[in-house]
Amino acid sequence: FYQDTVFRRRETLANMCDERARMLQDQFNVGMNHVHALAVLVSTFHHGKNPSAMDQKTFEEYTDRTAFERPLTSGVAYALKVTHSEREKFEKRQGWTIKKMEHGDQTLVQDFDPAKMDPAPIQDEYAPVIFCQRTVAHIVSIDMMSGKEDRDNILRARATGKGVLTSPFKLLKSNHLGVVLTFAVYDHELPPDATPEQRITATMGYLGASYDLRSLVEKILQQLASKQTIVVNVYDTTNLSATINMYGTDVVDTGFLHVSSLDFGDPTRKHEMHCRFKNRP
Ligand code: WA2
Repeated sequence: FYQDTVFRRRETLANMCDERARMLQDQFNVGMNHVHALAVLVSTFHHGKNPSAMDQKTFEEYTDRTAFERPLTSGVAYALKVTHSEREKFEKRQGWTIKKMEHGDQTLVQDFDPAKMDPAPIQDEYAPVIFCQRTVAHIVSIDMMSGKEDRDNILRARATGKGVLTSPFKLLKSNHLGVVLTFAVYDHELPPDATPEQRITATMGYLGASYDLRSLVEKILQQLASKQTIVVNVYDTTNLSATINMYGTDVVDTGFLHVSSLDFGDPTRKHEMHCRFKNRP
């Protein structure tokens, strides 16, 4: 009889965990598709028209009005590929200089002012943000290639043509861990078998979305309630010897553990949801 109770308890935990993991994954994937569509929008209306039919105001209004399509993102932005030889002309046209990404004190809202940030040091190329959703207005003019995680994402996105994810890291102006999703924008449609070199040459810019992990998992869990019953953790398990706790406080052992796999669409990153009951029976 006791065995039976244990079995049912385990099964309940497994179902609850799988349900939450599937919901998080589905919502993430829906948003990912929409971010992909935004990359096509920029390609069509900014690079595909001369003069461009897109500016910051259009981008801001469109991304604001369609924010409901990307429920888990904290903001989307578009960074342009600018080579060093184009820098001066670009800065003159924009009326601002390309800024270096800096962490530290500037993560506090009141200290964050791109106008007071240092100009980006000389590099072969830059990825300054030219359009952004109002929620991430603080990243305008910042060179996304000057941040390690963003840079890795940009390089991988443009060489593969796929949506790519960073490892969890502390986003600018945020005190929580987040991830960034990036799609490259090309100057023409490329065949699926295009080489990385062809892709890099055709690259015009990078459409990215940032996710605040805590609030996104929190939203999902609230939708399903029962926070009183189970404890949920989300991990980045890409590097098994150094897994990263993306959501949830470190766990006290309360017996059963159920692990549900999570697929966020980037096969080079691995994620898991871990669930436990809050109380022992
Ligand atoms: N967006 C928002 N906050 C951030 C961030 C970011 N990256 N990086 C650090 N904090 C424009 O991949 C191109 C967005 C990067 C896209």
